[in-house]
Amino acid sequence: MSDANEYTPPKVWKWDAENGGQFAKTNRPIAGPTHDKTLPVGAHPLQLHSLATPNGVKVTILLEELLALGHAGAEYDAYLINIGEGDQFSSGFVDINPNSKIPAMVDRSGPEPIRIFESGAILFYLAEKFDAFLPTDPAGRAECLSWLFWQMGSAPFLGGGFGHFYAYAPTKIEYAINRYAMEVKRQLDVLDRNLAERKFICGDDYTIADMAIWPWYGVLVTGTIYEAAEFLDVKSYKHVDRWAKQIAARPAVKRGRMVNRSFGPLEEQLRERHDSSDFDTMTQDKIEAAD
Ligand SMILES: N[C@@H](CCC(=O)N[C@@H](CS)C(=O)NCC(=O)O)C(=O)O
Repeated sequence: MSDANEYTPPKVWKWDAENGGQFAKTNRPIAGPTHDKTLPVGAHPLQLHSLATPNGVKVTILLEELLALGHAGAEYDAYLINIGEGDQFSSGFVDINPNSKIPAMVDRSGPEPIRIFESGAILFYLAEKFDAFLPTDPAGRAECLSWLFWQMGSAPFLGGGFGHFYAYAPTKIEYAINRYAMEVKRQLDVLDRNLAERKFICGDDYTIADMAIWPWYGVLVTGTIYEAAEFLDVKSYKHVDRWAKQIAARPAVKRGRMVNRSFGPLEEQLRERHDSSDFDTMTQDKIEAAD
């Protein structure tokens, strides 16, 4: 294997804002806000600022599952953060997530607002708050948190590693694609072996671990991210495939996937969500038809 564009790193790395990558417009080597803008505040206790990427969808699935269970306190306003336009660098967003990445949430149900960032932390916070989708016995809880943290540590190899080099990088680099394809296939095998023996990730019950893992690995095996289903031979992970289809069929999952979505079919885009009736009346096809 050889790389025709072999690169010799300079002594000190310098920021080349025009590096040609898909996200060059917004990627920066520095943190902090780029502009002043306060975030809107809606009527509900929970305020979500997000986008329907896999990390964003984890949270909207949990919120819709909680509402489906009858937890009225999980009512939420969801505002769109357009990461392609740099909304994640507004002063208001940086106040609730100094890491400038979606999803971020504010819980205004108590005397003082509480900010929560990192999708795994938001799932854990909400599961504890509503005492749902997280086992309470020590062994079950340990298993669930282990898989939740497995997802948080593993998905960057899938998204930032495999997805980036297979789908987004300006050139196809064999070394990088091989390295990350190998790791993603190993991760899929980890899941497949687990799901060969269990209905859901942690056992008989559907938990926040399923909600964290499905938007990445469940969606990957259905072939809808990175168009890599054939390349990774995803159909060979048959237990993951069975589990992924089972979760995709849940009504709350279907709703959760639509929230803060600004791409794909217009009827599946609910860019902002303020009420459960919005799924019937405020999808983008209806908004554009009314204009
Ligand atoms: N570990 C974080 C990752 C969040 C993340 O990477 N979000 C991406 C979208 S999926 C983002 O906001 N990217 C914008 C940017 O990098 O500027 C989490 O799970 O919440």
